[in-house]
Amino acid sequence: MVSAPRLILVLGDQLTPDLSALQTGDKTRDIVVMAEVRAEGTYVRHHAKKIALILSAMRHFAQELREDGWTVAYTTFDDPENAHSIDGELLRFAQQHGATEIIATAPGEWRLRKMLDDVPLQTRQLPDTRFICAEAEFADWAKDRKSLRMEYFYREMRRKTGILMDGDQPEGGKWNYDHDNRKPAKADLFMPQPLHHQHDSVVTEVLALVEREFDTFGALRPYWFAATREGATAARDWFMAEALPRFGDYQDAMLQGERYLYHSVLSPYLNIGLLDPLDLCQRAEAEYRAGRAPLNAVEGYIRQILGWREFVRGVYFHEGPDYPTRNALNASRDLPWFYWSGETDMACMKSAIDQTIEDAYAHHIQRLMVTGNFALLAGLDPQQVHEWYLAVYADAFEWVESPNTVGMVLFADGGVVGSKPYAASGAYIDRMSDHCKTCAYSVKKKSGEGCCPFNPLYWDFLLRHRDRFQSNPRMAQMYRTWERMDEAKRDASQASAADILSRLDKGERL
Ligand code: FAD
Ligand code: DLZ
Ligand code: SF4
Repeated sequence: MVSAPRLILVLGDQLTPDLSALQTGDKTRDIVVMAEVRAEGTYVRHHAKKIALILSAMRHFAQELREDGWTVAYTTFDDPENAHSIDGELLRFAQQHGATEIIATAPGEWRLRKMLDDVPLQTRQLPDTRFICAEAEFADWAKDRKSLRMEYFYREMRRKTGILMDGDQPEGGKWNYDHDNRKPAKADLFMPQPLHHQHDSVVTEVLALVEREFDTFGALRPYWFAATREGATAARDWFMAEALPRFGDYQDAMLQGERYLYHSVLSPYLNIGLLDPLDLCQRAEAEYRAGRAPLNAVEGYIRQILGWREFVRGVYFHEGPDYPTRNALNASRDLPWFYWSGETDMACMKSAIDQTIEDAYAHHIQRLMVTGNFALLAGLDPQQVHEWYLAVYADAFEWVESPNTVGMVLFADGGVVGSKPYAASGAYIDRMSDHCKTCAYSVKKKSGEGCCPFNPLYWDFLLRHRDRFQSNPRMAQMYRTWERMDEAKRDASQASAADILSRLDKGERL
């Protein structure tokens, strides 16, 4: 007797040939389900480039699977039968093929895990094995700890994988070379541009579809993301050869007009499954071992993937479905409209947001210390900030975005991801960038007309949360600085903060 086919679900960020669901399935019997659906395209106002990347990579992956012998039931966005949700499509195909069982790799978002649990079919959600640290392994590491710190987790991952290890010691004698990685960039450095990929017929068709069907955020064109594993691999090789050697030195720098510096711009491919995290770490290590990239660059790069990326994923699933909704600092101000439009006179914010609108990309320090820092200091509602970050970047999926936003940037998780908020005044941005030189505001001015908004907002943030942070040893010094400040200066700073916040509340331009 021929057994009924099972449906193997492959989501838009699960485009990996050795996905656990595919490994468990049987090519001769089962049907792979892939669906372009409105529900996934609109749960936030995704950047047009993000939608195009996912749909074009999905179409290519379906073809890869067919060539590998799979039967793929693929629903295009404009298919008249499309139920426009993942569960709707699973039910439709189940009925069409007489299937009663679904095999899935657990999605990277609580929302979809719950949806799969609720589908009225027998559904198995298998662990996603595309990460270096399994969810269960993270839970085991976390269970008896008072606090979870990335640095200790990262050391465990180094020991476990043997990456950048010299026996049981870290290569070069130190676990972390960040001390060497804080150089401000100079405009006359040669900075390579990330690999731009030509449009093939699939990309051309998807771009037209996105233009037709989605009224959403961000510029769709010019469009240069790869849509295939081959293209992503070429981008990986470009990074290892051209940018990795200087990745460390200028990792925290920002330069007007230099959008990528020496960053890899590989996260969009990595997060949808076109690249593998362990492979990236091993290749970076090989560059160091071959003498082509220095240790500070290679260790810094590897720490972002083996450390931060794995750590934030562990936190997201360990903390549970309520994690993205936390609001430990009770912040409630609406997200200003300029986050969507870039219409602000703050040069640093304008640069980061304009780039985000055009590229669906900004590097980590722009996200953390510019748009993120402003959101923290101004007390913006974490939910709205979270939805913004989830929408606007091509690499944004909740498992990685929310711990960065809710935890690292906004401290809305009360200190799970970080032991203190990264709050900073304009002086930090001035040190790490050239934005202040052309800004309408003066970074040297601490209060009054034309002062850099980050300056009074910084103090206002610290004062609003004095009870929580004053006793934090890493922040106590700042409170002492405030106390030593001349009273007239303190009053002027507070008056400026109140004025800026009230202008934000009235929706005025800042
Ligand atoms: P590189 O600078 O080249 O870094 C190498 C790789 O390390 C990245 O490709 C990425 O995979 C990983 N990485 C670096 N930092 C982090 C981090 N903090 N957390 C997890 N992985 C990291 N990253 C995402 O992949 N998706 C997101 O939705 C996302 N949202 C963020 C939101 C905020 C508020 C902040 C502060 C950071 C966010 N990050 C996110 C982390 C980081 O900014 C991006 O991974 C990085 O900018 C991607 O660009 P890149 O590939 O050029 O990175
Ligand atoms: C982000 C996204 C978009 C825009 N569209 C689709 C889609 O049409 N079909 C699909 O399977 N996945 C899509 N995705 C990715 C999912 O939203 C993603 O799998 C979940 O957010 C879990 O990480
Ligand atoms: Fe940003 Fe302030 Fe510098 Fe302007 S002066 S670029 S607002 S830090």
